[in-house]
Amino acid sequence: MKRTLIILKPDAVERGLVGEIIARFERRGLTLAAGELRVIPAETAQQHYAEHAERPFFGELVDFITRSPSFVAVIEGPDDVWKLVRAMMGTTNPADSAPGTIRGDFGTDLAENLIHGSDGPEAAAREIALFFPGLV
Ligand code: D4T
Repeated sequence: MKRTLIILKPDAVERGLVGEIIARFERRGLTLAAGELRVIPAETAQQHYAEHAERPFFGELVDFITRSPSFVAVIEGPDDVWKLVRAMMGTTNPADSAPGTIRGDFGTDLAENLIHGSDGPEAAAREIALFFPGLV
């Protein structure tokens, strides 16, 4: 089995969508290997989004992701589970996301786009180590 990291961002938790979103992954046949509600520390958010450090929206991105608890989880499934999860999430901008995807069903806002999912196997390994260093 392979693993990938998801973050149900503060907007998803504040709106009470955690169960709804996790249920979609479970119905698909994926399983939770870890999951916790936590306020992401600013330093962790900066590390997680390091590739965006020079972008104009970086400050707002870090403020948003740290403003209240996120549900951070590791999802387990078949080869390329990260890709399957990304397909279920929809495109980055919910305004463009297809109906039936998480962003396409629950969002319209680019900044508050509900969910993060690792964008490849290397990112998954790095992000799981960052958020769940004890996970075996
Ligand atoms: P994450 O990383 O949150 O799963 O989103 P994506 O992988 O789908 O998209 P991303 O890395 O390009 O963007 C990260 C995060 O930044 C927000 N964002 C993005 C924003 O607020 N303004 C912008 O112009 C862009 C491009 C949304 C997601």
